[in-house]
Amino acid sequence: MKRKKQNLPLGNFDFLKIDIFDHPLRKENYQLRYAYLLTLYDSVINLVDNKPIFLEYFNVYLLSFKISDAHIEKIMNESRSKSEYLKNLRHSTRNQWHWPGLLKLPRENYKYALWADALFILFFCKDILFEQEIMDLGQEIGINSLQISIINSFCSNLYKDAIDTAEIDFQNACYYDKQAKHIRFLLRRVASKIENNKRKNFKVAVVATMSAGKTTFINYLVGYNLLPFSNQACTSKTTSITDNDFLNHIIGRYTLNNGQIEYAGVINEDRATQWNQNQDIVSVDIECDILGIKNDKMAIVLYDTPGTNYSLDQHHGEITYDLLDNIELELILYLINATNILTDDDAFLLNKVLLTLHDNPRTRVLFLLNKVDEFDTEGDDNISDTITNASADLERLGYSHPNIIPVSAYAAKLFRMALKERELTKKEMSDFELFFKLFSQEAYDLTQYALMDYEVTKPNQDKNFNVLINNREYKSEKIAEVLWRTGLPLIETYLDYLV
Ligand SMILES: Nc1nc2c(ncn2[C@@H]2O[C@H](COP(=O)(O)OP(=O)(O)OP(=O)(O)O)[C@@H](O)[C@H]2O)c(=O)[nH]1
Ligand SMILES: [Mg+2]
Repeated sequence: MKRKKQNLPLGNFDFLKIDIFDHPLRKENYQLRYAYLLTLYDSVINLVDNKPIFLEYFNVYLLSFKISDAHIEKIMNESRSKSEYLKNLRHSTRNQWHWPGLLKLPRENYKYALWADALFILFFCKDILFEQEIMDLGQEIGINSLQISIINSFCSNLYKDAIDTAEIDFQNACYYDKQAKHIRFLLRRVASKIENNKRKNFKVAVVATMSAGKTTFINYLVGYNLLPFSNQACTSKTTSITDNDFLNHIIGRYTLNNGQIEYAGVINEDRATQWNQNQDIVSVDIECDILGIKNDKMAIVLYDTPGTNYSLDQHHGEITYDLLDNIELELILYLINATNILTDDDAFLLNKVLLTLHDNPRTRVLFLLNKVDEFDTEGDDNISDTITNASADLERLGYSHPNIIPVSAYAAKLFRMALKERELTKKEMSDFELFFKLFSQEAYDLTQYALMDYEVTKPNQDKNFNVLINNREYKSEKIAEVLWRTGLPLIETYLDYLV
């Protein structure tokens, strides 16, 4: 018997949104995790029709199970004999006894987890499901036909997002054998995904002329250098980043100029850079947990855009204007480069933004005067006067009572990376030291210069710990204090307030 599935979401982004980090095998020893994944891979690889999306999904398993590169290569490349497959299959589906001291804990058996894992993959990555394939796989693992039909129904309901019916299947499966408890992770994953997809999007575009620090600002929010940045024209396409509190990994997709969409299960800096450089890619969408944004009422979507005044490629500007014209934005964050304030190119872009605001009266705009760390306040530069003048200029251009916050996105990013104990390069470490000194001065508490119609409350400190940078220890509460002074956390509290 064969069943054709309805509305097959081949390559569906939702499939990759499903988190793996609460998988029951993650607490088991390395040998078992490795045997389990090897068996899972071998069990489905010849059955899946959409191999690319399966491999992307499987990448998330490899990452969350902390499988070594050598073993990943082994899983992916080596053609295995049937006997080796069976050896791993037996290892991953036999009873596991835990002996902590004299106390004997109950046994664990992951055959149901393995079976449900494989079946779930087939539901998403196969055009037509043959019952026989499912039966063979289940029987090989030693699952009886009653449980096979219950778990089949469980996965089918999860595939259709019928979470309540899947819950009943789950209870049933556990009634017949309590080891079926291990398939609960799939239920939780789909429930989280459904909950997250219910949230409405709150769309925020980050726009500016070239090199104003848009990408640096977004990387600050994400907590590390995910997107490529440079002091030359860098961002070449729109990249959206959607906050998803349920994800422990970063997923992405890109759209090619022929309309085709490709998906990725695990995104890192290298991949984001490759995508930005690939001229066949029109736009990129990323989804991850944006640590700086706690809000769970709506999902914040940030749009990184190309600088609008790149003389060698006019297209950069058009991409940004297109976004302003075609996406209903809740907020536009306009970065003004403090080292080159309100140029003609700014006037042009500000005019475009005004038209957008005119067409969408609900859209707000917030100005960030970035790179204020480069001011020579002992010389001619004065932060307070600069804000007053910028405000007057913006009023003249048609913005009444503009909200302006002076900030340093670069300093904030380094402080946040230090607090998250992310690795810094040598250059970043020495910049960190300079910025730490700079923002320790009261005069560099940029929050005092902010022009805002919103009352800001400083967030509470997290618990204190020491951070080592260039062989020097810094107290985390001190770093949090200088971070606050860069003005960037103000924007996070503002976003929290708006959402
Ligand atoms: N001093 C200082 N440098 C900054 C700051 N923010 C960004 N930069 C630097 O400015 C350069 C440009 O930053 P990006 O984040 O790539 O700027 P962008 O606006 O995304 O640039 P495009 O994508 O090319 O339009 C990089 O060298 C950053 O390190 C800041 O607050 N202070
Ligand atoms: Mg950029």
